Amino acid sequence: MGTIYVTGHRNPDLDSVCSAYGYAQLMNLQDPDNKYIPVRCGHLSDSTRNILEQLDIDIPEYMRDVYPKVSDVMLRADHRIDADDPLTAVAAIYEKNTPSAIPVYEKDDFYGLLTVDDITNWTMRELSRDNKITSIPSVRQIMSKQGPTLDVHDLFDDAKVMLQSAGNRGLAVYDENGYAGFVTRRCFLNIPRYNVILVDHNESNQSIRGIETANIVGIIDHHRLDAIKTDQPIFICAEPLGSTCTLVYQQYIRNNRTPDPVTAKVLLTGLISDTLILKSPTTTGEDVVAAHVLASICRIDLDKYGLSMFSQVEGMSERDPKDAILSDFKTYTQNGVRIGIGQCEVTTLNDLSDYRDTYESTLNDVKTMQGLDWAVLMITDVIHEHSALLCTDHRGNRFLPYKALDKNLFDMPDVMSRKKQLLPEIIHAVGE
Ligand SMILES: [Mn+2]
Repeated sequence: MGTIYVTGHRNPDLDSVCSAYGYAQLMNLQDPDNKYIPVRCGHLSDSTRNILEQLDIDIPEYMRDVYPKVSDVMLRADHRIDADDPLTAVAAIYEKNTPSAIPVYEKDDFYGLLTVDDITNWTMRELSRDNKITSIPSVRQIMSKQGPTLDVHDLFDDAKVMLQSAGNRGLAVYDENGYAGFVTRRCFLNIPRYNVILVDHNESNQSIRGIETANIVGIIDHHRLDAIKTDQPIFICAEPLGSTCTLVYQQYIRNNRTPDPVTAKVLLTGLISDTLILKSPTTTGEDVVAAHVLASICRIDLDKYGLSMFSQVEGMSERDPKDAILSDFKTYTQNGVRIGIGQCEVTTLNDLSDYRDTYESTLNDVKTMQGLDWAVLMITDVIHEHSALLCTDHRGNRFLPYKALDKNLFDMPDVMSRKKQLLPEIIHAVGE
């Protein structure tokens, strides 16, 4: 039985977390021989966490990276040798297999590793002395100096180098509770690889750290394709729909299954969030159909649920400006101009003047910090389908087709989508 992790992108949003959850659920039904675990590779914003907490599910756990670690190759002995046992006690173990290291205990505590080198060295020493072995020593008596110890979380590559340079046959491994196991050179012959399914992204720089060392076994996504090369043929489902959760829903249908009411609500949550209650121009007919079916499965009123979801999103004045700007911030390079575009969702633009100055100065800090030429923040009122655009000083501001409300602030009625509506205008402006 294998483990397959299903992860969305960094800075996880609701579509990422909900599609990972829904797809792992489906795959656990489809392929019970393997275990599919939804994870997230970044921390949740407060509002994303709040909404997930109301869904009655175990929120996918944070997974830092998929680099292979010592814990993935570590051995645990199925026998127990005490430091005061005679060396002959070891013979019984060698009858069954020939380990190059054996953990040794002193009563209940781990004492050290007895290696095959210790046994050989002692035997050779005895034989060279008078050509026959007269007394049997205890295990403790022949154990040589111990090498450095490893931690279960140490990276495979680092541990391999450490074992090689230590010149020992094996090294002991510890975790937070003490001795956990040991590794020998044989553990490092093959590098273990994590199995990962990517949802809501396919680019390695947006994925979980260490993805380049992993085995990608599937991709479900609705973004542009800039995927990683794979060794094996894999399942890819990529369509320009409004939400990855719609694609996951369609996989249920394709496999003749219906999501249970809890999963339906999870998928609906990601779908409503990514399509801004089906109002974003990225929304397709398939998103609309999926949303209505999912809403009927979990028996909730789609619009009411959408509004209640977005009303839980904190207002701009209550959020930390830097966190708010960076929570959904994408960078692009066009004609040598480095541009950063953030987007925040709100339920009204009436309080814009309260926070505009603070956000403008923070936007300037972000621009400097990230080495950008031009940073803009799109503040989208999802209820009234209306955005405002806050910009840092840049010549491109003059070429934007929007009405200026003030210096560096523009009005964008009916604009909801960064990728479909704003980005083309920004690219045009830097080309002027
Ligand atoms: Mn998405």
